[in-house]
Order: sequence, then C-alpha cells, then structure tokens
Amino acid sequence: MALVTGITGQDGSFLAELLLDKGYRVFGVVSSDDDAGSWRIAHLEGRIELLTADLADLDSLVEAVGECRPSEVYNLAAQSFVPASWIDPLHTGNVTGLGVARMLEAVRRIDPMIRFYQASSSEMFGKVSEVPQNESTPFYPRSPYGVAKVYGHYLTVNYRESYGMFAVSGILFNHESHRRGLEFVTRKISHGVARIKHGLEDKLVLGNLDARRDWGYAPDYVEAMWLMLQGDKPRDYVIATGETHSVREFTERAFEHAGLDWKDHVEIDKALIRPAEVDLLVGDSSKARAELGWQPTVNFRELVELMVDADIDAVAEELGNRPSTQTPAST
Ligand code: NAP
Ligand code: F7E
Repeated sequence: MALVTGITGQDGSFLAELLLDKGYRVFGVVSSDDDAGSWRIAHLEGRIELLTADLADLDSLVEAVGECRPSEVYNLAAQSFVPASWIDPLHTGNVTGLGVARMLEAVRRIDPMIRFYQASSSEMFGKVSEVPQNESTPFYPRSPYGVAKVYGHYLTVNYRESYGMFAVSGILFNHESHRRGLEFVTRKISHGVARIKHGLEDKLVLGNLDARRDWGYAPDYVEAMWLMLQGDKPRDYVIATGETHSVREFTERAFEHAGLDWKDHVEIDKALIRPAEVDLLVGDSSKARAELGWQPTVNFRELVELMVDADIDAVAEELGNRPSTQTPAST
C-alpha cells in the first residue's frame, strides 16, 4: 500500500500508474477541491483512493497517513515552478521546504517503519561547482525553490540519521512528458508548436535560450523512485540521462519535427529571464545505474518528438471538440 502526495502532478500520475501495475493499493493526497491537475488522474478514477490534506497543515497529513497506514510514502507535492518561487518565496518555503518536515513528522508519528521518498531536485546544484553533477557535488541553489528543496533534502537525511527511518531523496534532473504543466519550457514549446502547426497562433515567446538542461522522460523517473524504496539500505541517488541540451536546441528540434522553422515564430521577452539562472545541468547517474539497475529508455530527440506529436494530436482533438486526456480542459 502506498500514499502519494502530489498525485495530480505530472510525476504523481505516472507513479500512480506504475504502482497500480505492480499491484499496490494506491492512496493520493489532493490539497483541496481545486481540480487543477485532476485531468492527469481522471483515467484512474475508481482505481486510486483520494484523501484531502495540505502540505501546509500537519494535522491533515497525520490524519491522511493514519487513515491509510501505507508501507511506502512518496512525497511529490510541492510548489514546483521556479519563477513562482521569486513571486512568493514564503509560500514556496512553507510548502516545498517545511512541507517535507510536516510529511516526515506525520510518518514518524504514525509509523516510523514506513518507507519515505522525498522528491529532491537538480535545482539544488544551481551554480554548479563540477560537471557532471553526482551525489557528492556541493549544493548552490539559485532560487527560493532550490533553497527550499535543499532544506527538504537535508531534513530527509536528518530523519534517516536521527530516527533510523528508511527515508531517501531522489535528486532528479528535469523530466518531461505530454503531462508536464504548460508553464514549464519543454511543454510550453511542444504545445506552442502544436498551436502554430494548427494555425491557432503564430508566435511563441520564450526567455533564456542558452540555459542547458539534462532532460529525461518522466515515466522512466518514477520507476527510479520506486526502485529507491525497494533497496536493502536507504540511500540517495542522482537520476539523470547524462545528456545536456540548450533550450535553443529543444526549440529548434521541436519546430523542425513539425516541419516548421523556429526562427519564423520565436520571440524573446526579457521579462522571462530569471533573477538568477541555473546555466548548466548534466547529471551523473552511475550510482543508480550500478546499484538500482536503473537506466533511461528515451533520449533527447525521442523526448522532443513524442511531446510534439502528443500535443499536435491533442490540439487536433480539441479542434474536433473531442475530449483529450492530455491537456487541461481549458487549453
Ligand atoms: P507538479 O506537476 O508541479 O505537481 C506538484 C503537485 O503538488 C500537484 O499535484 C499539486 O497539487 C501538489 N501540491 C502543491 N501544493 C500543495 C500543497 N500545499 N499540499 C498538497 N499538495 C500540493 O510537479 P512534478 O513535475 O510532478 O514534480 C513532482 C515533484 O518532484 C515536485 O516536488 C517537484 O518539485 C519535484 N521535482 C520535479 C522535477 C521535474 O523535472 N518534474 C525534477 C526534480 C524534482 P495541486 O495543484 O492540486 O495543489
Ligand atoms: O525551465 C528556461 C529557463 O521552467 C528550464 C521544475 O520541474 O526542473 C524544473 O525547473 C529552463 C530555465 O524548468 C522559458 O530560464 C527559457 O533555464 O522548464 P523550466 P526548471 O526551472 O529547470 C527542476 C529539476 C525542478 O525541480 C523544478 O521543479 O528554460 N526558459 N524560456 C524558460 N522557462 C520557462 N518556464 N518558460 C520560458 O518561456
């Protein structure tokens, strides 16, 4: 039995599918009646059980963990959009940082034998001190989001060392899919390309095209989360493809796949440039590959193409007024 916070998010929806396939009874935390991400789990209705709780409210989390008494908890809930963390650093600190403390406390109080996964992030490396980044690379976060994730990361380590809990952090590099939120750059591009291809828009407005990321495919990454909780010993792992590409390369490839020239459609808006940028991320996941037997199955080119194809199909469905399972109803 497993409890997943953030089940309405990109990763939560894929993790729920993976756990159901493995025969788990799956409980998911939803934060309120707000159904922003419900489209991602609509197809799982009747197969997963939802509990209302909020990462800002300890009592609600204790109640949720106590109600289902899972053997595994996956803490995926967070305010996860980096630019929003400058707009409201207190909210991000409260949910993305202190929310981890509340989840760990809820687990410790109900049953410290429950295995706990924390969704740590490559954003913790920020202004990187070495290339590629591995489990020993020092953290230097560059946003309130990254700072909050460092707090959650070390608190998870601390609960493991203080209470002997099986609490682990996956330091996951960017991972994407057709279920990515539209605000993140890969999905903004694939969705923008699809709308341009269908004649609904002509321009796509982006920020820093020079930033480089190690982009993988989200279903591969939720498998790594599960593998981390099946080990003999609680350990933290970097999960990454080991390939790095610029936002410009992603853009170029996405437009090219749709038979378009990106230079005809992309405009730059300096307002989208971040106050402090993470310029280059590329992960070394050799520890996970050796100890967990994990490896990515989708490369950069395949990722771009599958996202563009999915959005072109989804926009076509919307134009034909057929229901789509790949985007929020409003887009
Ligand atoms: P996502 O799509 O933004 O999903 C975030 C989830 O958190 C949503 O289900 C959201 O539900 C929930 N949530 C937000 N505030 C909450 C609160 N106060 N209480 C309870 N739930 C709350 O994120 P994702 O891409 O799936 O990522 C999953 C986790 O991995 C996040 O912690 C993220 O920071 C981390 N991470 C992501 C990546 C990546 O590349 N995707 C890489 C490294 C780490 P509502 O919208 O209904 O509130
Ligand atoms: O930005 C640049 C932007 O918002 C990637 C989250 O899941 O992964 C994600 O964080 C890059 C940045 O993701 C636009 O400046 C250019 O350098 O897609 P993103 P992120 O900030 O890397 C990490 C691992 C997480 O943990 C986070 O939760 O793209 N960029 N133009 C743009 N970014 C956006 N969003 N929009 C643009 O128009």
